[in-house]
Amino acid sequence: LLITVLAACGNSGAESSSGEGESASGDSGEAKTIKAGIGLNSDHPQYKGLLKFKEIVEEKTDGAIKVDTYHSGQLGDDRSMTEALQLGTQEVVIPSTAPLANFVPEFSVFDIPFLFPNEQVADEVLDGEVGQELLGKLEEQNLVGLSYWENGFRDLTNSERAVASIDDFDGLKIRTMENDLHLDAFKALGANPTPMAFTELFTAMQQGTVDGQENPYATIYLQKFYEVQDHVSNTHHIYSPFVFLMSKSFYDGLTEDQQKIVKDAAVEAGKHERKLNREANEKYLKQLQEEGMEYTEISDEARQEMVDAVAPVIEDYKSKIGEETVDKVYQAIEDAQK
Ligand code: TF8
Repeated sequence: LLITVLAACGNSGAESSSGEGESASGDSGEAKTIKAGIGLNSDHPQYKGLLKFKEIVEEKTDGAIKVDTYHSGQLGDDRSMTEALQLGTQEVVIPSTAPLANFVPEFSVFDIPFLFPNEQVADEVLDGEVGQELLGKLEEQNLVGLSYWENGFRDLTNSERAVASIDDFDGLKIRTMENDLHLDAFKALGANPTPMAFTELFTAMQQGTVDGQENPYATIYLQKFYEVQDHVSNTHHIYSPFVFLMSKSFYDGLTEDQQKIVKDAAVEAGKHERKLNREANEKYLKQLQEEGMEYTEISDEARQEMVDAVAPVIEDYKSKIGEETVDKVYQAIEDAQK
């Protein structure tokens, strides 16, 4: 009897205090807010994808989850924003996998130069078993990887000279992402690389602290790097994925329904982003030339020399990345091409 009375009291208490905020889909009625930050600017497909995520989540949760978006590194760079997710002071970030390797070393498998032959194979590997397994490893770091988006094949720009072959890398001061494999690969090519956060890159090129950088055409064009860079070559040396990350403490606090909604939205918005990004990468090389950049094509022969030059670096990194992960990814790439 006592239990019944207490339960009844509890119920009526909850009823009288619960007010109008209670929504049909939410658990508590209090709207939850996702603070989502990215490094690229509002013209980039990365931001368009993030807006898509916002639209889906706000609609499907009936306003129980609100998404506030921040572009251009307003909340920090890939690394510091990822740390903010771990601390629970930010809920979403979409970094490149390269800086994520500082959190989960296995992610460096995607930093192996000349790994993926094309975007379709990349999609299959990332969205397939091994790609999803890697996302699972983020949990130990208090992070939830919800999906892969696309940054894309990286191409070299610089303000010094046309780069047609490996000899032209000689001594070029190249900014790399904060990732050891990238650093060592560029050393092996003969360049003089410096790791740096993306947020500092434009100024570094403008002031001549570095001669060049490498990013997909979409980024080079939309971030206006042509204002401070004269040469572009289709090195296509690495395919960079993005990972859609959520803070684990925030994710764990969502209802099961809400977890499904954010997961599906991250996948759906990612499809949209990949599509826009591919269109962008296709059209912006021409626009870069229209803005005055000189384009140099890398011949198959010249690219093979680059492949050979970085081969010892890859060999050296296999154990650091984890042989098992490397083997699985190579196998998945092979399977995707059958
Ligand atoms: C880089 C990456 C970046 C992205 C972005 C800052 O060069 O390619 O463009 O990770 O989020 O740092």
